[in-house]
Amino acid sequence: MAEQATIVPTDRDILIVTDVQYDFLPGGALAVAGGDAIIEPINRLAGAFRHVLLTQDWHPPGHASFASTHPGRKPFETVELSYGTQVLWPDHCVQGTRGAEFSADLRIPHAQLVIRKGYDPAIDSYSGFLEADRKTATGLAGYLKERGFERVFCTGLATDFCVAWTALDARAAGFDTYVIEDACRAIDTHGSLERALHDLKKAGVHLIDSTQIVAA
Ligand code: VGL
Ligand code: ZN
Repeated sequence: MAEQATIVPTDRDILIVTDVQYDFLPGGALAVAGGDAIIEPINRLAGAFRHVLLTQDWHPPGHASFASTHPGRKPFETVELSYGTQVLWPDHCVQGTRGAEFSADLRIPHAQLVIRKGYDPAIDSYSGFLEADRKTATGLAGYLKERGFERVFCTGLATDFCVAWTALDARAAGFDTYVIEDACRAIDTHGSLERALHDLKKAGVHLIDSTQIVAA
């Protein structure tokens, strides 16, 4: 059950829009079912937040997370990499390609920062904060702290990977963290959505609905 109270964003709040890129939208290389349905809620939310940042999945060709990089392996299988188990994906969000571009339907001209992630050929990064080795920082926690943000509101694709990992790391970095569920869609492979929702609740991340966010 989503928590019900109304939230009016202030200067201490920032909206994170995760990976709303063509490869994760219908017709894309790693299309998330219903991914296009979140664009209007995100546009409405963005209008209620003075501060917004975007993350952008941004892989070099031959990235370690691509099944095509591992002979004989297929997308959605897993492999063991130096930092642990990695789900293998179709080639997606290759740097400089159309699939890596943000949807042109997003209306967020006031977005203040774009965090690119997954650019190390050997390390994936679902989270906007920490790469999959769980050691290499993107700098986002420092940025948010230096600017005095206290609450982080997470939206985008996909709920069970990049949104969940970003929200969990935001919480671990000390931010009061919200996932706006109807402004996200999941990939849901091998029980990943159920696991992600469990982990988010356990970590104290608030799960809310976009209608709870009201412009000042
Ligand atoms: C994502 C799988 C691989 C995501 C990115 O944005 O959730 N998922 N790369
Ligand atoms: Zn990726």
